This record gives sequence, C-alpha cells and structure tokens, in this order.
Amino acid sequence: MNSDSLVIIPTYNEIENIDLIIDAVFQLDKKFHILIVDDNSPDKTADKVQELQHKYSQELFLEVRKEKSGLGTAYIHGFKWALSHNYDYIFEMDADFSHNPIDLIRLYEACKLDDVDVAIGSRYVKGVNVVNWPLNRVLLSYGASFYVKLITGMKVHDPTSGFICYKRKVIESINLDKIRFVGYAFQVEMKFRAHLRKFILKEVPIIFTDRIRGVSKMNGKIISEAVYGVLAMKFRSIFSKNKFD
Ligand SMILES: Nc1nc2c(ncn2[C@@H]2O[C@H](COP(=O)(O)OP(=O)(O)O)[C@@H](O)[C@H]2O)c(=O)[nH]1
Ligand SMILES: [Mg+2]
Repeated sequence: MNSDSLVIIPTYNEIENIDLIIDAVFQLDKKFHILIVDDNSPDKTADKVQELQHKYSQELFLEVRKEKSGLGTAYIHGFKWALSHNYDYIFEMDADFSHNPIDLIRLYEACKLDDVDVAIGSRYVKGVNVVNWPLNRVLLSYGASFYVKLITGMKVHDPTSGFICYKRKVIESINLDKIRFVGYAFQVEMKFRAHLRKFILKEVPIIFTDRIRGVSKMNGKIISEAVYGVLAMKFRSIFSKNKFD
C-alpha cells in the first residue's frame, strides 16, 4: 500500500531491536513506510531486515552502506532516497525505542493539520521528560539544549532531538551535500537551516526512554563535534552571504 510518509531509521548493531521496532511501526493505525539505513552492522542487522522484507515487501526498504559512517550521513543518504521516492513527510527515528513509535502519528498530525513544516519530538517543552537516563546524560543533553539556544537564538527547547517529521519542501530546500556533521550537531544544523529559511518549527512533547536493549553509540567525539560545531555553524551563518546554503 502506498504512503505519503517515510520513517528513516539509521542502524548500527541493533539486532535486538530491529524486528521489534519495524513491527511496532507497521502496527500503527496510520500507514508508514520504513527505510533502514544500516552501516554494515557486524551483528547482521541488515540480514534481519532482508528477512522481514519478505513479510513487508511493499513498505520496508533497506540501504546498506559499506562501513560505520555516522548518523548524520546515514540520514542524508535516507533524505535523498526519500526525495527520489516522492514522500511528502520524512521522519527521523532511532531504532532503540527511545522514541515511542506511537508518537509518529502526533508528529505527522502536527505537520499535516497545523501549518507546521518541522515537527520536533521534544523532551524539554515542560520540564524534563526523560526516563531512565543516567543523571550525567540528562545534564549533558539539557546543558546542550541551553548552549544551542544561546548560540543560535533558536527558540527550540530540544534542539538535539532526533525524533522529527520534516515536510518534503524543507528537505528539498536544504543543500544536503553541505551538511558536514555526524552526531548531535547534525540534528542542530538541520533545525538551524530550516529556521534560517523561515520554516515553521513546532515542538510536540514526548517522553524519551533510555534504550533497554543494545548499546548507545554516543561518544566523546560526538560531544566535542557538537560543542565546537555549533559555534562554527553560527559563525558561518553570520558571514555567509547566501543565507547559509
Ligand atoms: N547507520 C548508522 N546508524 C547509527 C550510527 N550511529 C548510531 N546509529 C543509530 O542511530 C540511532 C541513535 O543512536 P544511539 O546509539 O541510540 O544514540 P543515543 O540515543 O544518543 O545514545 C540508533 O538507531 C543507532 O543504531 C552510524 O554510524 N550509522
Ligand atoms: Mg538511543
């Protein structure tokens, strides 16, 4: 069955989550398609997806890249795929159930019914809606949000969120080949570029839950990329004549 919506899920070693998350999305009342962008996971996540493609032949798609190349470039790969396959609503979601698939519908409705271009699943609209994260990760994430707001001037409470619905025109307007970040800075840069282009961003409150299965791929490099990258991005936007494209 056709769908106007594609959920892009980047994966690296998500063998314990992959079938559960795919089933959960396909059980929703709204019809979504899924694109898995896997970086040749040693745990054979992609083989599991191929197996499931027999069951979901019309709605489950897989792109496998040669090696682990970061979440940012995985999404860019997925965005290009989504544009060339004509989806109107393009979603980002993690494989690990930190993002509850049920909330996909709320993000979709925000974009479809309200006049919103980017719907952001947000942990920090009111207080801190994070379950089971160790205190140091909560502080890091909350501190990062504060830092990004200060530097960029964007009025988004959760600028590092990776649970998003983009209208097609937003992705079309961004020169994807110019995006250089891989981790949280990538999430900030996408929102910042949409914000500079005067698209309407809206936060939809969500509850974020730490993963139960598998391990996080977060590391110090991703943090330092975010700290320095966000500053560098702001400077580039000030000096760029062409609206930072
Ligand atoms: N394709 C791909 N996916 C990745 C990479 N790094 C992380 N992911 C996926 O991106 C999502 C978020 O990563 P995760 O490790 O949960 O980060 P955290 O939630 O910040 O701890 C998960 O679905 C990961 O499998 C990568 O280098 N390549
Ligand atoms: Mg995670």
